Amino acid sequence: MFHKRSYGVVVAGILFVLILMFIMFGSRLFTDIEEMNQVEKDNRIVVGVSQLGSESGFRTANTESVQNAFTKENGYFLIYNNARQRQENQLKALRSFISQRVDYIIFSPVVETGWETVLREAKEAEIPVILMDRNVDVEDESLYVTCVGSNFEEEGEKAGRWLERELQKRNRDQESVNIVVLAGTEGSSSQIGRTVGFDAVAGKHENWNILEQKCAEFTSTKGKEVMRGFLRKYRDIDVVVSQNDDMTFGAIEAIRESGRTVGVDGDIMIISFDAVESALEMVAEGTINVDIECNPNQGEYLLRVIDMLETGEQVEKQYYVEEDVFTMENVTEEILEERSY
Ligand code: GZL
Repeated sequence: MFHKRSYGVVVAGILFVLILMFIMFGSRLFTDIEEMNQVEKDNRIVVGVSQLGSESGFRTANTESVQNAFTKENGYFLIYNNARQRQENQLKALRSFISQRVDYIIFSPVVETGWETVLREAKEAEIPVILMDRNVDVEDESLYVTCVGSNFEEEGEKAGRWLERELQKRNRDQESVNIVVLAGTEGSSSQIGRTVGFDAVAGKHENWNILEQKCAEFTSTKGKEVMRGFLRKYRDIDVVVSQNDDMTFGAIEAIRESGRTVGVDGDIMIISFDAVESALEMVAEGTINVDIECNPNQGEYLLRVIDMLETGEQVEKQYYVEEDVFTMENVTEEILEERSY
């Protein structure tokens, strides 16, 4: 049985906790509502962005370009989510954007498949979906408005064509060439496109032997691990095709630990993708033979697309960002100084 005095203490304690909770959450709740009211008042466009992760230098730059584009000054309210490379997290984020009734959804699909249902939900909610960087594989292409990204198949072909020219230069175009491939996230459009593109060129050369292609998830840790496995398994590797710079960094560490050398004057030629600044520095010094650029600066393109949609202009189904191919011959000090990623 409570004594009167202790009863009073308990009630005072509960009251104190309730006041504390209101101060902590009530004000936050109020702030959220206050902020959303301000967004309405400012007539800002609300954009929900589901980024697939933060696995690479490319991804960091891609995220920065989006965050620098959809600012309050540009008339936007950005709701950003990092899915940490997991499709289920992206699905949750997209459904959260739908329930918050954002004006636009932008997302970089971690893999190409598994999006029909959630994209149908967005369409039913009349929320336009814009793909960034990577693409989706859906029957009904009306489920998304457009894709702003890279032509991954062309990137793969560029790598293959570079190798053709390089082998001719070295008078090795008739010799047997052993190739291993570090692949990106299985089922992502960058992994699919780069593989299809490179294989299309490789298929023309009977003397090119692709010994093995293995997924290393676009990360340097996995790149090193998978490359170590290749080096244990294959005595003569002439070329490494690494589908992004982060895996390349790991692979080069593994090759050097094995006592072999890389690059222009090395035992093993290195073909990489992305062309982030730190990789271009390795191209300039001859460590990486060629780097096929994958341009992460898509924020401005995405801004332009939404401007067009807002004014009722027709948009294309696909926009490709501009990209180059870098070797020792064209990586200049100026390019390195100006590089934003
Ligand atoms: C390509 C992009 C790839 C990059 C990797 O557009 O999807 O994902 O090549 C990144 O660095 O992880």
